[in-house]
Amino acid sequence: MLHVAEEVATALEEGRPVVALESTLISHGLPYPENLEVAHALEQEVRSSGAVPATIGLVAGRPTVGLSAQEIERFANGTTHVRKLSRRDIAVAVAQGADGATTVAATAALAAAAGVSIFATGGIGGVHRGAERSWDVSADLVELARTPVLTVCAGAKAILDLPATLEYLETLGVPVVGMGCDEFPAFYSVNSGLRLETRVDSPDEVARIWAAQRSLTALATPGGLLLCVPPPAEVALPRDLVEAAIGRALASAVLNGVRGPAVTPFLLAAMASETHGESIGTNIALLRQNARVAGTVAVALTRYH
Ligand code: PSU
Ligand code: MN
Repeated sequence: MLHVAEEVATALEEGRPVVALESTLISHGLPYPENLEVAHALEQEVRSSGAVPATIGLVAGRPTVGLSAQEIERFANGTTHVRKLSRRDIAVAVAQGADGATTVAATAALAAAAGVSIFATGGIGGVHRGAERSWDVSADLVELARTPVLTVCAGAKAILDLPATLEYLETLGVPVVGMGCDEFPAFYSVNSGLRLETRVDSPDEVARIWAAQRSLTALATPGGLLLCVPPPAEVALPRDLVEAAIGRALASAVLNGVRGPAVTPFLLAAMASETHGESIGTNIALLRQNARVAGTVAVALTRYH
């Protein structure tokens, strides 16, 4: 049922570090051809940190851990329809033999199934602004709570309600750790004004926390951990600029009646046009940094097996 690419399977067998990468950001998060370049760049970042990348998605209904270069091209170029798959959509796509890009939730679930315990993305999904009426809370949060995967991100996407997202992570029992930062990053911006209780400054410190969490087998399921890395300062956007753009992007989403899984891709595209493409540069830079950090943490984790 699960296809694991040979290079990934061999690395796992030999206890070498592997980092999972998601595919929704390729098919639904960034425009072509930047998305294709980024998909390859992320794999390269993981490799240069000393780990093996495994980009995850469904190819003709088959959950695949380690997409080939041709499959990544197909996911990026928009010539065929590639669904956006959250956890609940996996079974339907398998049954229907569909191509599907996996979100954080679906990627984490498939990574864990393959024995990959660390994963890099841009910003996780979370509690949407206005969720008290729409009930739009990303399945990413629930998945982080139940799946033993360490996720490296630049916080939750800034289009979300960040204080509510942090509260919800606490409710779900997910540890949130800052790497070299004291605040929950705001995806496009370094600071959110929301303090984190735990800060680490090296991959080894994270590895130690993760090893401790995994050893707590008395807790029925140890769940995941969120490692937050702020975007590189040179490309981070000022918060007031981002907030103004989000306001306009959200208004446009309401005006266009955008709902459900379409909301996040719509808002990311609207942010790109509102910032004249600047948000895309920031998004790419933070993705690359997260892939690099995940690689170094994966290497550090091999010392705790
Ligand atoms: N991070 C990015 N770009 C993206 C996403 C994350 O830099 O496109 C995707 C992730 O796959 C995440 C999804 O899981 O957006 C959240 O979608 P939703 O809000 O519908 O759960
Ligand atoms: Mn949603």
